Amino acid sequence: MADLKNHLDKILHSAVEEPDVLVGEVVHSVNTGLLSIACGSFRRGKLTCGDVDVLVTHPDGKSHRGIFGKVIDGLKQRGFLTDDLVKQEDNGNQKKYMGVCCLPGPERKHRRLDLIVVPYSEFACALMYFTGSAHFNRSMRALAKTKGMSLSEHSLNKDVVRNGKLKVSPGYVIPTLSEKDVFEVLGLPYREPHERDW
Ligand code: DCP
Ligand code: MG
Ligand code: MN
Repeated sequence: MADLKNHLDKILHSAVEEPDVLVGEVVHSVNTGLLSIACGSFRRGKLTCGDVDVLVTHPDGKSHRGIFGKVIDGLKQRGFLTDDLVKQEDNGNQKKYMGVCCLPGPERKHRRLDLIVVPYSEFACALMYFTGSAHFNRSMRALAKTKGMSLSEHSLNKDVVRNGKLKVSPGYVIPTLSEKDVFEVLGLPYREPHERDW
């Protein structure tokens, strides 16, 4: 998977906007209330991006259900998706699609597309995870551990019980409405996405 991305040219930051808009159009044709947010290196403001990462959720907490297949079908009807790589429908409450896309028209390059659909209760942690960087995520998880907490793409938990590397109890989910909440609970000053490149 990583190989395929590495074999495709890097995408200019501005060139992520078009596929992002198209995904947003299809997402909103399924339900106008859905949020569609470009994450990954694009959200971190990198000049070039390896792929297009889009997170989809619904603020009402329930209307994200049942839309995964519809969004993918919609993208296929537009001729945008050229290859499916992984359709992971069972990662807790989150669904992930990994594929290859190509905008219509001549001289268009194929790009890797990652799309996740998450429940709004997991929005802050999923947004933070999917924004990265991967190294930043590892640092944040390690810090959470030192505070008896755990951080994942699903949630920030407290009172986690560990025995060495083994997690004995998952603890309790701390509700986080925004990325700022996650930083605050971890006792860190907020970092904008472009400050998370480590
Ligand atoms: N991610 C992670 N750990 C991984 C892979 C991904 O935490 N092993 C998270 C952080 C990434 C985000 O998912 O920022 C998106 O993954 P990408 O592989 O698309 O990475 P980026 O968008 O950051 O970089 P690139 O420009 O190479 O796509
Ligand atoms: Mg990416
Ligand atoms: Mn990606």
